[in-house]
Amino acid sequence: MPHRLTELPLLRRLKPGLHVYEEEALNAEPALALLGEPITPVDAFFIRNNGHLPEIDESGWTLTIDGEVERPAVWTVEGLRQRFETVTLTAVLECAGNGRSRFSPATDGLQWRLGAVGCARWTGVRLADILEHAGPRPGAVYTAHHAPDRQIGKPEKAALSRGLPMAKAVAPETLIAFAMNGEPLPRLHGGPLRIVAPGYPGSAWQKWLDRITLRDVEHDGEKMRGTDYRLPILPVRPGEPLDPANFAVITDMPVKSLITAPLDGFVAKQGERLKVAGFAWSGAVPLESVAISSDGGESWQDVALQAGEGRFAWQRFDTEIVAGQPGSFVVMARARDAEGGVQPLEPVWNPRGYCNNQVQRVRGSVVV
Ligand SMILES: Nc1nc2c(c(=O)[nH]1)N[C@H]1C(S)=C(S)[C@@H](COP(=O)(O)O)O[C@H]1N2
Ligand SMILES: [Mo]
Repeated sequence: MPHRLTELPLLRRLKPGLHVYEEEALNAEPALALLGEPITPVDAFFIRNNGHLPEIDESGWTLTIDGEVERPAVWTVEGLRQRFETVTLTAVLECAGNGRSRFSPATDGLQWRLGAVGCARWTGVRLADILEHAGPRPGAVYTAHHAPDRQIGKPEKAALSRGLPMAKAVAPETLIAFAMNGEPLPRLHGGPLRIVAPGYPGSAWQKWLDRITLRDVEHDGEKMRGTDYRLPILPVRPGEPLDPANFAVITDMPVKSLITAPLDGFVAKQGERLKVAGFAWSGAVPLESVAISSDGGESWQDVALQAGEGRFAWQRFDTEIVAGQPGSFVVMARARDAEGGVQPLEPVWNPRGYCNNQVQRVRGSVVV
């Protein structure tokens, strides 16, 4: 039976709380009510696929390392585990298209709300160790990652083939993971092997990884070219003709926060203490602070941030505000990074609707 018929019931069973956008290329996101945990459970984690889910033979899986290396190699999953140190780290995985539905005018692409993000514990081996074993040649500047999934209706084309600049490929946080939240990496999340590139957009976290080819140029695989997963260097206005030379690959994700309580449509009694909780995170530049507003952004109060599980985990905030005058009521959170980067009140529009880190507005009402 083709995957597209079998995977949806599987997803419905494994992740009943997810809203499914597309079935052929399985894409689904959780309601924000499911994202209240510091470690996002697998059954609440969003799913993003650019093509069909591939047929996987976990037992015979191999990872080939070739290209600009002195010693090409073919590893089994067990071989990787035995040869290299195992590392566990906690990191946010966010789709670059998360929040795309908030852009105006609307852009092409899946109209994600705010739930295409989660934070998990990833266990695997360092990509740096595998590359060191292979011996990169001096000309190697970029990795190219390959997986067997194919585009819908174009079985000859890879669904996605992304890569990393060498500096990120050999960074200590970049892993080839085989476990998520202490369990073998689920097939829906790229099992048996996927890239974990903390701080980088989800598109860089190649699932079902079976080959890494070192290249002497920026990788130009599927979804690496044109405007795919790229942002304009100079601002582009809606409707303006696009020059691909004005676009650069998205690397580190911008600072961002997510309010998981209260939820849109909340009702509070005047004078009631209302819980405001959520998470904040950022890419290369560390997170510094989060401020809350309950007066439409006129005034902001810094909130305490709980320690996260390491540099690339999200950090929780959990505070209370007093519900004011009866009527409509908006709660906002705004995160700031250590270099002064701050979430904008309005998103910076771009043609493909990436990296929307605008301040979230949770709308409810106060009653007497
Ligand atoms: N092989 C493969 N890897 C992939 C993709 C894909 O379509 N094929 N999608 C990428 C994108 S765009 C995102 S956001 C993440 C999503 O990871 P998840 O489905 O585990 O949440 O996987 C990335 N890795
Ligand atoms: Mo993505």
